[in-house]
Amino acid sequence: MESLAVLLLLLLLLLSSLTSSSPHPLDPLTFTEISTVRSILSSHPPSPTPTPSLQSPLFPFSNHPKPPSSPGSPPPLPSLAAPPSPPTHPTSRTSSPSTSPPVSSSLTPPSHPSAFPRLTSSDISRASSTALSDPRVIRTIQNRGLDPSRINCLPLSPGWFGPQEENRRLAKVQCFALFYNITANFYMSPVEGLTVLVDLDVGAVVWVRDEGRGIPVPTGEGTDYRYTGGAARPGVMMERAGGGTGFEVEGGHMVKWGNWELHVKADERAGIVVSTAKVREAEGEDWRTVMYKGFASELFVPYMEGSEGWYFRGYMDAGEYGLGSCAMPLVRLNDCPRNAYYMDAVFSGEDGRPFVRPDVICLFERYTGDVAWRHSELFSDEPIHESRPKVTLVIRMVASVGNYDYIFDWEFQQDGLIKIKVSLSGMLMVKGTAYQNISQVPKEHDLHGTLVTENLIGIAHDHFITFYLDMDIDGPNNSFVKVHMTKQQISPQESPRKSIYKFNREVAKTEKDGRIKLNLYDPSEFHIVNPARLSKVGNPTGYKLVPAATAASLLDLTDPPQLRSAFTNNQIWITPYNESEEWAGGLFAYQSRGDDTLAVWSDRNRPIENKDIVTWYTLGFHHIPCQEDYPIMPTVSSSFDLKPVNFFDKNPILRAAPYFEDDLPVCETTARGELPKCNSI
Ligand SMILES: *[C@@H]1O[C@H](CO)[C@@H](O)[C@H](O)[C@H]1NC(C)=O
Ligand SMILES: *[C@@H]1O[C@H](CO)[C@@H](O)[C@H](O)[C@H]1NC(C)=O
Ligand SMILES: *[C@@H]1O[C@H](CO)[C@@H](O)[C@H](O)[C@H]1NC(C)=O
Ligand SMILES: *[C@@H]1O[C@H](CO)[C@@H](O)[C@H](O)[C@H]1NC(C)=O
Ligand SMILES: [Cu+2]
Repeated sequence: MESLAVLLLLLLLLLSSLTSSSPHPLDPLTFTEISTVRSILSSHPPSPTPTPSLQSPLFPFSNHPKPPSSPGSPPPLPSLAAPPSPPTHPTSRTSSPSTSPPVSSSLTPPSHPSAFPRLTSSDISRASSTALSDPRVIRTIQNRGLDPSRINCLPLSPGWFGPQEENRRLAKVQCFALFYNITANFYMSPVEGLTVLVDLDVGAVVWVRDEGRGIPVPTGEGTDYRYTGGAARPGVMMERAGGGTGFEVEGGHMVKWGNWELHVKADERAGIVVSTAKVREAEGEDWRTVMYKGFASELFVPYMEGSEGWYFRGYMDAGEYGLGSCAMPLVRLNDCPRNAYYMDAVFSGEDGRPFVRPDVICLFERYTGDVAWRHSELFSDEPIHESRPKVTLVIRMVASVGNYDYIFDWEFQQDGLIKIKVSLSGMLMVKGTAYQNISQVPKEHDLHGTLVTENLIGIAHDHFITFYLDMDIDGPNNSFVKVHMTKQQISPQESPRKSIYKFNREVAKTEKDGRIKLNLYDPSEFHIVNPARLSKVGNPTGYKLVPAATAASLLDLTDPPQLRSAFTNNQIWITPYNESEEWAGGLFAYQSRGDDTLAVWSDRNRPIENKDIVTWYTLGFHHIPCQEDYPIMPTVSSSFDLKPVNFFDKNPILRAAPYFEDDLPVCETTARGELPKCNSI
């Protein structure tokens, strides 16, 4: 039998009859059960001819039983190692008690295994010490001016590239210089080009390659990320945001929060308008411009039904109704959390008289339990568990455009990211019908929607929200760069790999180059950069537009609603700044014919390189209604991000402080096994 036989043994595990409460069949193995498994396996010699790998037995338990395939089928068996076949002896965790549980060895491994279980911690330390005791490795390290006793090596899984490395457990060891008096972050100091192939079972170096002579090993300066510890810890430079209303609002509209400063107002047509957004890396540094102005320019909602009462339904909610006009006072404690600040709007009525719409915008600091950055270091002298909470500032408005409610969130993160999110709730636009049951609908009758309850069809439709984003990255003159990824074939002479992807930067010259239809299999990143402002290492500073789940219009380009809303023909457009071109569907959208849309302006194909440019992004939703949308819809959301890309010279919140007990006034931190206790303040 082969050495891996032990790993494929199947254990028929029986519960102690002393157990008072019976565990759920999907519970993981308990401490006691694992000990039992271990002792049973240890008392059964795995193989008559032990191979070196079995001198230190491997116990990589698979402690996640598969769920039963059907409610009536027997519960799964806990099994060992990877990758065993399905159990051949179905049983249950609660079968008859026995003092000597049987061990099944009916499953035999293939005689030439083509794969192995995962690395163990002794594999990892052995690989490292094996590599570091090889004289060739020591010499190579010394040749770089490094002390071999201050090197950390990690075994990297070698993958599979053909028969030459088969039938042995191998690791490719990569080494890093340790500068513990400077940093715990050894990953930033690779001994580049040094690769050591180690046979994990024999504990021997197979070969050493060094292709990195002359490449300097960085000293680790400025790379430590710990709050305490380390002689040269970075210190805390950033003001701590969080814990309630950590922002100021000056003059009713200028918002200062953490490392952001921006102007917020309500607009009758656009809803929230965010202007002159500036960010800085740390206290004391200059404010840098990011966005001159951003808002929802139009919201197009075409319905997919051609009959007399429905064909014309293709609303342009911003231009035809007004997102701000439809924004009602937010419901305290429910639309926004306890710690929210509310802003009023002053609008003018149809007679021109001003009126106040109270509480239409709320601002709040969000501490959601997300992580801003973190690392736990396993391969260091002392354990490191370093984490920073994500704290953001949310600016929210809800437009109730007739039946629908659109929740607009502008969320600012301390790492420089802006997330723009739209959530939909409210009521479906439904169509009455005589049908009470799908079974009554003839095959040839298309409902153009879903029977959501008796006598009501939720008609299929879309929502497209087109955002105007006048980005000013470090000033007004910016360029749009498509960072286009394509598959690159590699010749067998170059590498055992056959393909990788490469990316190249295509600077958009004119408006036609700035039109983007998203495609997963022809991907690009979309950067807005300042070609005149280079980072420390020479990259142009920029922000990238990062689409998330979205939808594109399927309508015919000459369909009247699509003509009027031709700004949804692409997901991204770039135009040169023009103060008359703010409303994607035209200055006057009501009964418009589509002769003053973003698509028409873009057809002029004006130059857009190194100019004050406007980025337009359309966030789309296809909405095939479902029963749960009746009688009022649970929210559905999607978003996109504006994320710094080579804008900061390093992680801008490296120096943010972690949270401590008193920084979290709402909930007490919980002890092991306890449910959270939260105070209502
Ligand atoms: C850290 O240690 C190295 C090697 O001992 C030494 O060359 C370097 O000057 C030290 N740096 C600091 C900041 O102490
Ligand atoms: C709806 O039709 C299905 C058969 O397609 C039937 O089983 C069900 O009872 C019907 N429901 C009602 C309320 O009539
Ligand atoms: C932007 O570019 C224009 C030329 O296209 C130039 O006249 C202007 O001075 C530039 N502005 C800044 C702030 O660099
Ligand atoms: C600015 O926009 C308006 C409206 O589209 C247009 O008439 C005008 O020609 C544009 N100006 C420039 C310089 O493109
Ligand atoms: Cu909808």
